[in-house]
Formats: sequence, structure tokens, C-alpha cells
Amino acid sequence: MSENSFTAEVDAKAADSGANASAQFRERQARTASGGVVDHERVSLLAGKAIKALNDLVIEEQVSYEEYNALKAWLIKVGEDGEWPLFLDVWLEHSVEEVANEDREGSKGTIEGPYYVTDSPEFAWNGTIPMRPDEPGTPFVFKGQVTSVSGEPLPGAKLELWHADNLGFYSQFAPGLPEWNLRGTFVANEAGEYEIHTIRPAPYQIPTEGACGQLIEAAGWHAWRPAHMHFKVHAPDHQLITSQLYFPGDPHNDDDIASAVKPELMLDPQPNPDTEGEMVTYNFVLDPQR
Ligand code: MBD
Ligand code: FE
Repeated sequence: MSENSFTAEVDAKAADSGANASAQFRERQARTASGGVVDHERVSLLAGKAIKALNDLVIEEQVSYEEYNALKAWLIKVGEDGEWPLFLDVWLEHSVEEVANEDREGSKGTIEGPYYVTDSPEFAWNGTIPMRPDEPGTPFVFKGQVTSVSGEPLPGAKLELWHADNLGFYSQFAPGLPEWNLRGTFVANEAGEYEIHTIRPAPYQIPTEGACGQLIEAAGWHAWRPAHMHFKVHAPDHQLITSQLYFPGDPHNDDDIASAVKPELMLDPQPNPDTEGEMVTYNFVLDPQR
């Protein structure tokens, strides 16, 4: 394969991710009980404040018609590219997560991002996440225990894990990957333990050719999230935790474009003494339902 056709393939994959994220979100939202209904008073308060904040900004910064029309064109393109989930999860979700988890004890959480899919294939407490036979990347063993804040183990806790491949692509969003590649649900054993075999994900770059990429380039920002693995951990009578874990030494741990890195979420991988690759222990502590 020539260098150019490789670039074209990568771009084509990136271009599809936004549209897929919008379609997936729409479906999931339709399945929720409330259908996403917010009461009139909150809509009036929040929409009113948001509109006022933007008007204040226009006056304060003396926004020109040229700038206003550039904004209009860009907002239209965000929708056309299906990049509203990407835009919102990168630049807003971290504050929503902060508010939502203010009072929680136990492990820290962070944002979900645009690439979660429900109902991934289920496995026992120790197993290999679905991957291609020749999946590129450093083999990575992730083990630990789920406990309650009281210290009591939580047998049968479920860990949903999803992450990008060695090129930074997510299955079901970038085309050409098996449906459940690098996505799985693992059920902790009697002691609340799990041991999951996977590969180390690559850093994630916001697609450059979509509206979000266009904004990043126009502003002269960088487009990177550090390499990360996503988790949802649940156990009966406990609060669900949505989290991401990161790898020391990643150049973007300190300037994640999605502002989702926290010191508590840094892994400490070590060479695996038993086989090729690395291993790490990370425990999840869940807050009881209140
Ligand atoms: C990702 O992989 C991600 O986790 C977030 C939050 C935003 C964009 C891509
Ligand atoms: Fe991600």
C-alpha cells in the first residue's frame, strides 16, 4: 500500500466516526425512559442564561458580521458532519461530570465520551477482550478488584471496557473493524476480582477534516487526547462509575483536549513477568446507592 492510499484510508475512517456517533446517540436517547425531557422552568433558565452569555460575549468582544457569519457556517457544518456528540463531549462533558459526581466517594470517574456502546459481549472474570487475530499493539493485562467503600468485595460486579486500537480507532465508529473489536463486559469473580487481556490503545486525534478539526486548526490548538481505556463499572446497590484510565508519559496527559485526565486515573503499568507485554493492577471502589 502506498503512503497516500494509507492516508486516504485513515481519513475515510475518521470522517465516518462523527455520523456514527450521532446515530448511536439518537438511538440510545430514544430508548431512555424520559426520552430526554427537561421541564419548562429549567429549559427557560438554562437556555436564557446561555443566550445571555453569548450576547454578552458579542458586546464584550465587539464581534463583527464576518465573525458572526463564520460562526453560522461552522455551526451548520458541525451538524452536517454529525460532530455534535464529539464537540459536546470534548468541550463540555467534563463540567457536567464534575457536577454529577461532586459528592461521590470511592474511585474517581470521568467523562464517557462519544464512543460508548451498550451491551458488549460478556465474559467471565478473566478473559481476552474481542480482538483481531493479529491485533497490533503491546499486549496488556488489566487486573484488580471491585470493592464497596466499606472495603467489602463486590462479587459479580460488571466491568464494561472499551478502547481505541493501536491506530486510535474505535469499533462501530471507524469502519473496517469487527463489530465488537476491543469492547467487552467482564463479570468479577467471588472475590470481586477481574483479569482482562487486551492491548494498549494509541492516543486519539480528533478527526482533522470535520468541523471540530476545522475549529482546532483555525484556533491553532492541538487535537489530541492521551491514550486511554474507558470503563463502566456496576454492582448491585451501588452507583455506576464511568471512568477512563491513562498511561504515564503520554505527551498529552497534561493538556488533554477533553480536559478529562485526573491524577487518580493514572495507571502504573509494569513489564509482565509471565509473558510479552505489560500488566497493571487497578482497583475500583464503588459508592453505595443513596
Ligand atoms: C474520545 O475517544 C474520547 O474518549 C472523548 C472524550 C472525546 C473524543 C474521543
Ligand atoms: Fe475515548
